[in-house]
Amino acid sequence: MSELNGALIGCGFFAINQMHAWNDVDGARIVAICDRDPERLKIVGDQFGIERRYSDANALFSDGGFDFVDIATTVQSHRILVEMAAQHKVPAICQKPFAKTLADAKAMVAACRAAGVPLMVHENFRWQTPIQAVRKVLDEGSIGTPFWGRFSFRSGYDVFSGQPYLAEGERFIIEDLGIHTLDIARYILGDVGSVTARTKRVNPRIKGEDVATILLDHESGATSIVDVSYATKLSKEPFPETLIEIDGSEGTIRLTQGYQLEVANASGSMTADVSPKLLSWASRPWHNIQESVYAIQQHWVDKLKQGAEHSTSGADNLKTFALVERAYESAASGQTVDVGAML
Ligand code: NAD
Ligand code: 89V
Repeated sequence: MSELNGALIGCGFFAINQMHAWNDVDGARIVAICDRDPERLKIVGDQFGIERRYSDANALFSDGGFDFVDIATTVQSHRILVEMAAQHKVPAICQKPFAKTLADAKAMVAACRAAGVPLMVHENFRWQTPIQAVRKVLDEGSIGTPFWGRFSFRSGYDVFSGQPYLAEGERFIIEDLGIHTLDIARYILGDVGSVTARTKRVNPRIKGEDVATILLDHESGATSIVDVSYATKLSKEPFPETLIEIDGSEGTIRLTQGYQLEVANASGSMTADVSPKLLSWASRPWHNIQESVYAIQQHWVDKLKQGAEHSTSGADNLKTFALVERAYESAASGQTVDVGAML
């Protein structure tokens, strides 16, 4: 199949990474962009040499001329834009968080299914090189059957300077960052039956919670802890690394700071450097995330051409989104909550 043409809606902070990644992706290019903010439209249009520019998504879809849309706006507009894509029968990628509520997310999946168009959530963290390396060790059976895990993201990095809206919402760390960590836990240890969570706000200058500790009961029988914090001041800042510990029947996996992967089993132990590549347009410490943006966008193109399901399809992401909703419910009630009933 020839090169796919894409349109990108939302030319903000993170879309710059997506535009760079589209330049590197094999088999697709961006031919039109849209942002309701004229300044952002000009900055991104000029930087990436895109002539077709729109301030209104309705006008973009009416003109058409593209094979997919990449929605990189913040959550408030996700449902309306995904439904617009479905209405115009255009396959869509939607940034995380997928929607404001699980009911909205379900409606978006249903709209795309009814229209017969693929829908993928840009849930890129599972595409990070170190996370893929952990998954590979498990798939090879090197530590037997996993029975316990910890997925940890603890940082004091100032995310608010690049993304000021993160300080303003009633919800913060589970909805914005924990959503990635919960998705990694599902990707590594499988779907989850119940959730118990505790949250805290340490930074007085933000509205939402910046610390969360979440206990997951996986359907496989494994137990895991997802712990996330933006209030943790360490001597060596780990942002944006997710650290992982997995114990299995035959051995252990440790993904430690500095992208070091340690595997121990009856044959001995090994350590490998699983650092992400520093792509030509990337910069530290974001290069881990930036490489995963390239990887998920290449996956989108490859699966779209094959007509196959995407790893983080809208339907798959409902299960991650349900964990976010259930974690907030559990933190509010102090109770363990069941996940299955939501789906
Ligand atoms: P941003 O506010 O910097 O950019 C959003 C842009 O979308 C703005 O320029 C805004 O004018 C535009 N926009 C909003 N609604 C629109 C509409 N209806 N039509 C046209 N344009 C519209 O936000 P950001 O920091 O770039 O975040 C965007 C999304 O990316 C968020 O959902 C965020 O959670 C997500 N994000 C993901 C990652 C990741 O690793 N996956 C990292 C950072 C941010
Ligand atoms: O991935 C994200 O959504 C970002 C960050 C890594 C900074 O939390 O908001």
